[in-house]
Amino acid sequence: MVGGNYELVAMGNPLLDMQARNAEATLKKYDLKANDAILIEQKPGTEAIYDDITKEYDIHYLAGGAAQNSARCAQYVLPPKSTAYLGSVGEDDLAKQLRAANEKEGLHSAYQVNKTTPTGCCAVLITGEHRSLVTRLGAAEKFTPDHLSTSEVEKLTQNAKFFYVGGFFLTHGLESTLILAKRALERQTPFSINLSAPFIPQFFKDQLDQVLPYTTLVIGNESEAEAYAASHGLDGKDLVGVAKHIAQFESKTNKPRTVIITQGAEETLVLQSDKVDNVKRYPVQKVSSDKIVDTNGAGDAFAGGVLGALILGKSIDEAVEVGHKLGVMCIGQSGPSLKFPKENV
Ligand code: 26A
Repeated sequence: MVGGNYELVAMGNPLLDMQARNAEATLKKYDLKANDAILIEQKPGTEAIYDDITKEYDIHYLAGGAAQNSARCAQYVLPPKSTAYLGSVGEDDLAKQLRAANEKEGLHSAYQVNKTTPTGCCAVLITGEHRSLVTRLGAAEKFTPDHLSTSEVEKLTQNAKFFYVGGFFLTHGLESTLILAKRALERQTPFSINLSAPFIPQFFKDQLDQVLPYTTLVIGNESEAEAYAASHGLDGKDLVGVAKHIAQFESKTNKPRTVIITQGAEETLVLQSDKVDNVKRYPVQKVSSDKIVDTNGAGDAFAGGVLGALILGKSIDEAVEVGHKLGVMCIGQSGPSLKFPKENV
């Protein structure tokens, strides 16, 4: 029986998204790529962007943070009380908004609270079908491993049937990720990660390589796979080759590893370490551009759908299908959100 036991425990950076539409001018002003995700520190001179967009656009505030989005989306397909999320927030209004959004959708927020640092935020600059994300992590990067030893989190991790950590968390949270990964290994529980953004396999290769051996499921997209190829000396054009490399990366578990690479509107690739020569390809339902509100969170919704379906005991074929449905639903909504009242998927 699934449900009631917080079967999924996810961990990441809780962020409040500040979404601006038709943001071409801001992209240009700060010299940002139309489709990217960066940390504010990676681009000196960008610090004023949050004040700037607040003045210049009608900002839509939404719960964000990639792994938190995925956990909410997994909850969408699961019975009540199936998902819990770990991350660090400040003691402020932004954190209240995040808790309220999670509560509304049934995701349990097991937050660590940092009294002296504001909750993180993410400027989401929408231009047509693209989105550029500029993140100030704030309290999110103050997450400390001792939160994992609180009685609440100990209990959650003991009961978990599936773990998921956002690759984004590796910019600061390697130690905590490895603690969770080791708990998963001890209990023979699936442990999954998302590559999150090209800069993770590019600049945080060492951290990623330390976590990969614990994973039973790795999800990423084509540009992240390409960045992985570049930092691991592979041919970035050969996506199947990259997926194979990830699948065959050292493993400490006794389970096969599944690698899923999405490619936007193009087919999704799935490769399993126990049958690496049998790559599976799943077509994606085409969405006409008039039905696309924005693509912010589509990848997270896909991942959430896959996790939810796997926790329900569905096959990988079915899980990818659920992921695709949630991805499509998300791009028809503003920001990383799904349709309510719930639709059957
Ligand atoms: C460390 N960084 C850069 C990040 C993020 C992030 N979530 C965690 N860490 N940068 C952007 N996001 C989130 O990604 C979602 C879209 O996939 C945004 O908050 C947005 O909701």
